[in-house]
Amino acid sequence: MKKQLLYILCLLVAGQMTVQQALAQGETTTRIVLEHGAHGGKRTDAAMQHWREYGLGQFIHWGVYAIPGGQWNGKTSTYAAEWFRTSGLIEKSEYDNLYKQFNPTDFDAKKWAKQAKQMGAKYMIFTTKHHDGFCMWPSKYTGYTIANTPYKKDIVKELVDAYTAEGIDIYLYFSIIDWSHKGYQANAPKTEADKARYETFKTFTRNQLIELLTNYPQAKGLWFDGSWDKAWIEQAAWVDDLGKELRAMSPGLIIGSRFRADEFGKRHEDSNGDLIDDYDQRFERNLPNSLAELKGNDWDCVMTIPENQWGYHRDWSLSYIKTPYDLIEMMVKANALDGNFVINFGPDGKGNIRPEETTIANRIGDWMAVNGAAVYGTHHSLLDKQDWGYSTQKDNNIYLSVFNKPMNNLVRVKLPKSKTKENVYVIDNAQLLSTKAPVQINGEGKTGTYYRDKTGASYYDLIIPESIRTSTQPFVIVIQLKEVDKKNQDDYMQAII
Ligand code: H79
Repeated sequence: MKKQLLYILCLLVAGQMTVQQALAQGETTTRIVLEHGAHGGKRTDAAMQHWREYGLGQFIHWGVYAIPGGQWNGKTSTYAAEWFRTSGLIEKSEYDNLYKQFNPTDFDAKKWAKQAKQMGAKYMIFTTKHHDGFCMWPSKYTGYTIANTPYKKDIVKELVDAYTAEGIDIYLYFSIIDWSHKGYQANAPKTEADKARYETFKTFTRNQLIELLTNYPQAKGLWFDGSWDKAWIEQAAWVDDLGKELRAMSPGLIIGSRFRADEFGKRHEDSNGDLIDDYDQRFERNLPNSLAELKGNDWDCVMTIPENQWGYHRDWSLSYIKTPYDLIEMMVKANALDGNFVINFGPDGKGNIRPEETTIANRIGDWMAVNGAAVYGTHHSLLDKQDWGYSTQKDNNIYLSVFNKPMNNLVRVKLPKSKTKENVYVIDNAQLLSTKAPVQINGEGKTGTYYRDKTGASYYDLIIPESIRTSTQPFVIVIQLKEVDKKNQDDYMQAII
């Protein structure tokens, strides 16, 4: 132990480690007293419970970057289109004047909201301000806003109203990075002059956030981005206070882990390993593979349809484009691991959602209209991921979403071992969710209908109904389980699978 302490001390003196790393190395269970770490543990209030039920959301990236759409003077950027200002294909001064042309005459907030509703989205996250600093609402703290474009009208308000009318909750995306503000800095300010400039940026940021929650009280939460700057991380105490102020303004407000760091600069998880704020925001264009990775935290996954394009890019031939069924599979995978899945759309400079995106949204919506019960309000089920797909559960219903259809038309379902040694799980009832038609168990009623392996798990083969064998769509079988006394089950075989 003494040796270990000496080692930790040396590393600290050598400046090679933070206190946290040193403590972790020492494998101590001591928790650090943090003033600006996680507060209050996992939320149990109604607003957060509601968030957990969404299942599917829509993200919209829209701003002046939609005008170039990844192309300028005949050159195409492979950069994410919303980062076009830094692509090197346009002068920054030229980009900063694009807003003078922003006039999305085709924009129809109600049409977007209807499409989102048809797709089955329960919430929508909208880019009020991306890294370029352009505000889609008429902020009174800068001239770089929608009010000073030919369009003039408040786009955030139009969307908040239209989506709220469709019963879709609104979340406001807000970038901490703001290339348009004179006080903005990515690196920690060192000189007094830079520090004073950063103070003006902090005041500006706080004003804008208060303005957003004041103007759009319907907003259920804030989705922060670009909070990884050293300058922002250094302001942990101030940002924490700001978060408290915003929460006090809007009871139930939901904020993810990408808003603030703790006083040691740790982001997402604080220095004790606890999640900062309400849900884990680290799943951007990636999904976890197991519940263990999630440590019991709430989380969302935000996903692009192309590889990495959020804003409108004219040329979608540059990347793999996910199909509706790719996205549905990702969504159900997320739901099966207790997360929300959010699909991004990047409308063009005129206010149109591109036809490819509309087709995808419609196909997802068609699937959701029939199979939404497998998504909304569901959570991790008793069943693990299996060869045919993912399963979710709500109350006693277990939804088996089949993405890989077996050649023999038998869906082999592995039921876990029962909690009590005396009992075993059996399938009580199975139906095709789309038609409610019963699904037969292979060999039902005969000896050997089902069998158990040495772990006590039971295996059933569900016969895929004739009616959907030629379908190319994923389908859902809903089952209920029953626990029965093992002794009464004389028709199972012991088998090693
Ligand atoms: O708003 C979307 C992205 O613009 C934003 N977050 C999502 C929701 C995001 N900002 N930064 N990042 C994601 C990660 C940084 C990526 C970068 Fe790059 C690598 C910036 C410059 C090089 C990606 C690739 C953007 C331009 C090229």
